[in-house]
Amino acid sequence: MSSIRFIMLGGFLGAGKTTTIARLARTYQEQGLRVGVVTNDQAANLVDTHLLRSQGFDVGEVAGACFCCKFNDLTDTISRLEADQRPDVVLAEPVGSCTDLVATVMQPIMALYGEKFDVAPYGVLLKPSHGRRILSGDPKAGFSPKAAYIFKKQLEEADFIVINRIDELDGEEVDELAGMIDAERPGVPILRASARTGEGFDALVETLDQRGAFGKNILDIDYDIYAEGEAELGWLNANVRITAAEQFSLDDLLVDIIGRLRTSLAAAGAETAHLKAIGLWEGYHGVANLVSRDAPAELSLASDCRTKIADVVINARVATSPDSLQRHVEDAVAAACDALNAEGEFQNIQCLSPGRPTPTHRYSATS
Ligand SMILES: Nc1nc2c(ncn2[C@@H]2O[C@H](COP(=O)(O)OP(=O)(O)O)[C@@H](O)[C@H]2O)c(=O)[nH]1
Ligand SMILES: [Mg+2]
Repeated sequence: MSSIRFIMLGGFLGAGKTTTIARLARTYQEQGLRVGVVTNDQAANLVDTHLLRSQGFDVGEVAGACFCCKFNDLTDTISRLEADQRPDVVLAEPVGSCTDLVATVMQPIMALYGEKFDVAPYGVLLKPSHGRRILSGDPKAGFSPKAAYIFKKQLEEADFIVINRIDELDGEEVDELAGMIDAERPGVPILRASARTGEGFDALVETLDQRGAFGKNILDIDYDIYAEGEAELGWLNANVRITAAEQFSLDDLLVDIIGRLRTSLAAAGAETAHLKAIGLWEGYHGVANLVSRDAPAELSLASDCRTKIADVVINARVATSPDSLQRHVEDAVAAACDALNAEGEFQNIQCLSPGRPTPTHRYSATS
């Protein structure tokens, strides 16, 4: 039996991993390949899983901790995808605050499942606004020095780095960023792409197709700093049923909830890593996002749905305590519902700060 190409794409929260994976999945399907996707989160009810499934992809989810701490769940999830239809390619998206993935995922897969998987070079995506602030040493980079440490470790273990969102930058800005990355990781291949428009994706596909000595950048990493950096983030996944007497625009509601959260979190001085909401009703789905304090809430996928009832899944990763994050989310939903004369009933709300990562395996030397 031929091996399954295993492609993992890393990068900080909101870098564009899910958007890139969806575009790659479509590209591989157009080549006639069967594709499976594995998502990962600290808690269940992940917007990305709903989003990728609603686009028709075969998606398995590893929930409750990152791939490195749930290595067996990752391989079991791939086996479940196989039971349905054996994929030729598996695209895996790790948690955006996670690093040390070469030692804890890539190397164990190669060593323990070398027959089954053919592992692609490990790419890490970079969000320009966030990357520029951290790489230029801006003391107001928003997140703490420990979060900046995680970000830099993510770059350090990459086989190649992708500057995403080039649709928003001019050539000079992209060159400047590439210079900063090169200073941080001299000689590492740097790609320039837009997951939104598809620019640069031919080169990305070509890079991912390469065979060679990849997945070998094992980090020298301080797990105390890493754990403390992750624990500074409040993490919330919630599911709300919204019911109104009159029809409302699902897209406007999603943008309203994310916009209200943006305003209240900014007023409280809490830095947002990523806010995301998906609205689902009867086959319709729309998504609103916020990826940094500098940008407004945006509708990244329109549902064009008018309805009296909808399910909304909210994922928020913000540098504040879980309790305070929960209050912000409940208040934003209540205010958005009031504006529509609607009722919002929370069916599930999980709020946490990530625990210390304890990997299932950690390879300190390359196989
Ligand atoms: N303008 C632009 N937006 C993008 C691009 N890639 C992703 N986004 C948007 O950035 C937000 C975060 O993307 P997502 O794929 O969810 O990031 P993830 O957290 O790394 O999985 C979403 O609103 C996307 O629509 C891009 O290349 N250009
Ligand atoms: Mg994602």
